Amino acid sequence: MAWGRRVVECIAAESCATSAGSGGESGAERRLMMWLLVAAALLACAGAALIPEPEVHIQVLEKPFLCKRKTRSGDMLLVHSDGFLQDNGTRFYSTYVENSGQPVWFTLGIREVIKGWDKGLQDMCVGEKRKITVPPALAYGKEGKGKIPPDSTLIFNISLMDIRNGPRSHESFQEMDLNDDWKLSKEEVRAYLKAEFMKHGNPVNESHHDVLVSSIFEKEDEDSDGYISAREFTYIHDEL
Ligand SMILES: [Ca+2]
Ligand SMILES: [Ca+2]
Repeated sequence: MAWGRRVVECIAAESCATSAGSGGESGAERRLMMWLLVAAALLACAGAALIPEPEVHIQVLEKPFLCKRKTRSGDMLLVHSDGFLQDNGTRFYSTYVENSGQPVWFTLGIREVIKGWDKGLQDMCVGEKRKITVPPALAYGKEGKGKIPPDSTLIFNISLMDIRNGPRSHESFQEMDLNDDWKLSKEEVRAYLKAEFMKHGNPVNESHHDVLVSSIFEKEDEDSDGYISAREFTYIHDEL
């Protein structure tokens, strides 16, 4: 990996620079050599710092004149989409074909879809069309999936047909998810309930909260892994 290699270069150059300097010889040549090595180390390190995080490239193809509201995490989006492999242009997915020609709903920002969609479909208006280019790290990575070979960069043409408010906001999930691991533990839910009770001036009753937390998890932790995932949170919604 390029980033790892750069770091190795930095370390190697630095140690060379150090050993050149500690040789005790003070000739101009040796000093020059030392400075060249230091400069090389600095350049390599600067290069490493400049290597960007994988990003989605967004090209707006069409934007409506009127835009009442823009998409944000937690919204439900209705989209039509065509997906292509950048390498050879093969279309591997299309709502116009596969979903009986119907657009599909999904919730933005909760990793229900690939990260590239969560990042690339923010701030979008109904009626807007985008072409997004998604690097493998934000799509199906080194493994690939189905028709998508390993390490594929994907191109999607996406039309946003409609936006609905998600049943629960992304913000409240983030507020509850104290350690940012994208799932709610019993402790996090308990802490949230406690805070809510106190906010409304109710006395905190620990055993009552335990019962409440258990019943919430019984209903909402669909896969019984002991956590309420962002997805589980977004789709079921009575107690919280
Ligand atoms: Ca958590
Ligand atoms: Ca779960």
